[in-house]
Formats: sequence, C-alpha cells, structure tokens
Amino acid sequence: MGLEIETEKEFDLEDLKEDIESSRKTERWNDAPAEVKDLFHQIEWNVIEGEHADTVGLINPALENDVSARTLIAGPMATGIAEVGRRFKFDEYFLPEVMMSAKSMHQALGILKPLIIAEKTEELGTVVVGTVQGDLHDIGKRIVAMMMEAAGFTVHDLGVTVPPEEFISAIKEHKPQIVGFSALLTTTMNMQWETIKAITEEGLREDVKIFVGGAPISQIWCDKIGADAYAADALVAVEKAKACVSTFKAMKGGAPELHAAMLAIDTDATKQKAERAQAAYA
Ligand code: B12
Repeated sequence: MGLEIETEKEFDLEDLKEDIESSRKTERWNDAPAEVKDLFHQIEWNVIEGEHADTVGLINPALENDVSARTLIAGPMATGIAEVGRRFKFDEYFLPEVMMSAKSMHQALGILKPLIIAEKTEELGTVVVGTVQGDLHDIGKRIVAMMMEAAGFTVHDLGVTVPPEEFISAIKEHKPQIVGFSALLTTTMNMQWETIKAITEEGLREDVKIFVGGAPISQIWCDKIGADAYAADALVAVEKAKACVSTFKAMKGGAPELHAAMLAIDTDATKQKAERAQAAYA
C-alpha cells in the first residue's frame, strides 16, 4: 500500500515537471520582450495552478512593463483558464482545482477592473447582463461587463443563475438598449431561449437588443433562438453593442435586419481578432 502511494507520488511529480517544461517551451508570446514573455508564462502557470496570491503578485510587474490590462486578460489569463478547461475535460482536474483557478481569475480581474473602467470616456447607453438560471459561471460574463463599461456603457450585472423574471424586472427598471445572457453549460443554454420567450411574452422584445454568449453558444444557436447577436468574445460583443446604439439604433430588437447587420460585423471581427491575438503576443 505504502509503496503504491510512493509510486503514484513520483509519477505525479514527473508529470508536473513535464507540464512546467512544456509550458515554458511554448511558442506563445515569442514576439514579446523576454521579461514580458516570462511574466506571461508565470501568470498563465499560476492561473492554471490556482495560485491566487502569486497570480495577483504578477499583475503589477506586468503593468509596469507596459502591458495593458486588456492584454493580460486576453493573453495569459485567457490561455491559463482555457488550459484549466482542457484539464477538467480530460479528468486531469476536478472541481476543487477549477475553483482555485477561477479564484485566481477573479482576484486578478478585481485588480484590473478599475484600470479598464477608467478608459470610459463617453456614455453610450445601458446594458443589462447576467448568467442564465441554473448556471454559476461568471468569469466570461464579468469580462464582457467590464469591456462594455470601458467602452462607454452603463452596465447592470445581475450576477449568476438569473431567472427570466429578474431579467424582465431589470429591463423595466433600467430600460437598457442591450440585454446579454451568458451560459456556459449545455444544460443551461436553453434558458437563454426560455428568457427570450419570457421577454417576448411580456411585450418587451422590440425594446431590447438581445446578445448571447458563452462557451457552448454559437451563431447557429443565436439564429435558432431568435437572439439579435452572438459574440465569441468580449471585444466582439463591444463592437456589436456600439453598432447597436449608433448605426443600427433605429432597428428594433428581434428585427431580421438587425440580425443580418450584426452577422455582417463578424466578417470584419474575425479579421480583427487575428490582429488582436497578435497584439496580445498570442
Ligand atoms: C471556471 C469553470 C468553472 C467554475 C466557475 C467559476 C466562476 N465563478 O465562473 C466552477 C468550478 C464553479 C465550475 C462549475 C461547474 N462546471 Co465549469 N467550467 C469552468 C471552465 C474551466 C472555465 C470557464 C471560464 O471561466 N472560461 C473563461 C472565460 C473568459 O471564457 P467564457 O466564459 O467562454 O467567456 C467568453 C466568451 O464565451 C464570451 N461570453 C461569455 N459570456 C457572454 C455573454 C454575452 C452576452 C456575450 C455577448 C459573450 C459572452 O465572452 C467571454 C470573454 O471573452 C469551463 C471550461 C470551458 N472550456 O469553458 C468549465 C465548464 C464550462 N464547466 C463545466 C461543468 C460540467 C461544470 C459543472 C457542472 C461541474 C460539476 N460537476 O459540478 C459545474 C456547474 C455549476 C453550475 N451550476 O453552473 C463544463 C460544461 C460542459 C457542458 N457540456 O456543459 C465545462 C465546459 C468544462 C468541461 N470541459 O467539461 N466551472
């Protein structure tokens, strides 16, 4: 018995060393200055390992090296949490590890939030966002909310596991131009549809432009449930939101022309995403 435990320990340690080595050898961020590349690897690694104090401790040194908050979020923090997702999927990680990594992300976002929000220079409109009922994931939704706010929107974040009635109350209270639903589970994505149905039954559908997002969400799903726009990431969401309150302001929520206009933005956005990845030293 004792021997088995010893063997397993040795095996795990070897695995860990290999992981560290492959993480260090990665081709990512090769265009970044050496010290920035090293900081990025350390941030990514600490997100993966769920070392909150170390993740947080690396944020200021990165900012002092002229790395922007956006680059940190879109770069090492994003690749770190993506690797956590991969490990979870392949049973290399279990919930406790994922929760530790999520905490690292939240604490780092807490530091970066004021820097992002400080970018706000104009008032573009109001956005209500929330993670749909039954779903507790909120890192991505939080990033969307932060980026929307930085772009000039007043954002009301309703939090997680938000029932349709709460979205309806928030629409009545805040009169947003845009409402965003986040869903990270295949079992909760249907709540996006249910929420749209509830908003429609309440007679509010034309008043709001509905955005959907989250890992299992796609343009096909957006089309199917009658949402106005899908965004694969926060920056695409911001771009579409800005278009909604400017060029397409007069279009009503649920209008086929609005849906088509939002889709057209993706063609350009895909190109820009490649450029951003470059800027984030991807
Ligand atoms: C972190 C995490 C958790 C954390 C969440 C902590 C938190 N406070 O958010 C914890 C540990 C709590 C958790 C729990 C669970 N999780 Co989880 N989790 C993840 C993980 C690893 C990362 C998610 C994340 O934060 N990604 C990083 C962010 C930045 O990306 P994002 O959310 O996709 O957001 C971006 C875009 O999608 C978009 N976006 C997001 N929202 C919105 C909204 C709008 C309006 C727009 C326009 C755009 C947009 O912009 C964002 C920024 O660019 C994913 C893996 C994955 N591949 O997603 C699994 C994952 C989502 N979880 C999964 C599962 C199964 C669970 C549990 C059911 C596990 C369990 N057995 O209990 C529970 C569910 C609990 C519940 N009821 O919700 C599965 C889902 C599989 C499926 N088929 O549905 C995944 C995919 C892991 C996997 N590969 O198996 N999880």
